[in-house]
Amino acid sequence: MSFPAFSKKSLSLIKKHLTLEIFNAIGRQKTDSGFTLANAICSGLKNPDSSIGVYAGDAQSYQTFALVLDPIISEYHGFLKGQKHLSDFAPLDLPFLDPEGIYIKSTRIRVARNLKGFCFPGHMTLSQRYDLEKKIIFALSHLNDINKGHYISFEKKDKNILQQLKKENLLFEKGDRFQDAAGINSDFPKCRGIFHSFDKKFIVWVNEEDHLRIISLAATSDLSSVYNRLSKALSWLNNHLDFAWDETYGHLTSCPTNIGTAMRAGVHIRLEKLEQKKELLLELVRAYNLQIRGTSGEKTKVEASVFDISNRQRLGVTESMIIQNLHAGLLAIINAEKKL
Ligand code: CIR
Repeated sequence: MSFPAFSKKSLSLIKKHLTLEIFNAIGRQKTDSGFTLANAICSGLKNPDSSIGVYAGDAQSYQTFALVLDPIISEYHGFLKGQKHLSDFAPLDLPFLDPEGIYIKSTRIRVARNLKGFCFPGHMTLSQRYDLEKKIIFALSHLNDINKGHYISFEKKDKNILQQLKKENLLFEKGDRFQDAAGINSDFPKCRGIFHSFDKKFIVWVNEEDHLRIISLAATSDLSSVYNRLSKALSWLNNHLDFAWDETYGHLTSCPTNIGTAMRAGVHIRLEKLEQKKELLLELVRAYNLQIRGTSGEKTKVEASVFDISNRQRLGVTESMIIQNLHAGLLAIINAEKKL
């Protein structure tokens, strides 16, 4: 591969950090599973509007392509090389943010996980996908208490069930063009599926952008209850599945924006007044290092003044710090909305 020609319009972090010198050092490297730099940057090359533009194909990618990934990780997460990533999923007991439910419609917290020893979804063969799905279904079938539920395979799909899950915003679909270019949609819908607890407040997506997306959600502003449920389920899953983990990078994920805690904790919040004062909203969001997405997720529009506000940083912070910071930020945002 010769030095990649990124679009002139591209503002991606991969374009910014892949210098000729770094390219010369790692352009011909491969991980043991055969994942190359060309594979890693394919999405950023094909999609000039990528913000990051690079995906890992396996855990080893973070070592093999460290020369370009480290500065990207550092810019995105504010991480310093040599720093250790620490985890703290201890239960929390924070006050409700919005007991009357005037602003906050729902809370959703997810973590991404990949299994040790398997390539990541952008770089898997079909038979690896089958093995992985089998392993995950087996582990999920042993979940206990309130997290007991069932697995719905997309292949053996019952249209009515899937339609219902879609209506409830619980489903994932074939990935977007960014994921597509990274190989994440290969073989879709084979080996994809969703597990949900009987009360549908604990969900696991299987073989989406990462092997597992483990989600706790509820129509509440009580961040602690949603977080504590996830924490419990995870400590159970940790005993049954071996996740890819690195002392520096924490949990290893397809997209470098997700490493570390691999956690996105957020709410759907109606902000009619702040919607008219975008600068003030953005100032608050920046001050607490949060992120705004559209109502239906990344790169979608805000509908009926409902914003999706979540943490931005995932590495170099603990899970409990993320929730406490989100709580403080949302409190400030709600107070500002009340004042207007
Ligand atoms: C981009 O570079 O814009 C896309 N690959 C998405 C980056 C954000 N990461 C993600 O959704 N996992």
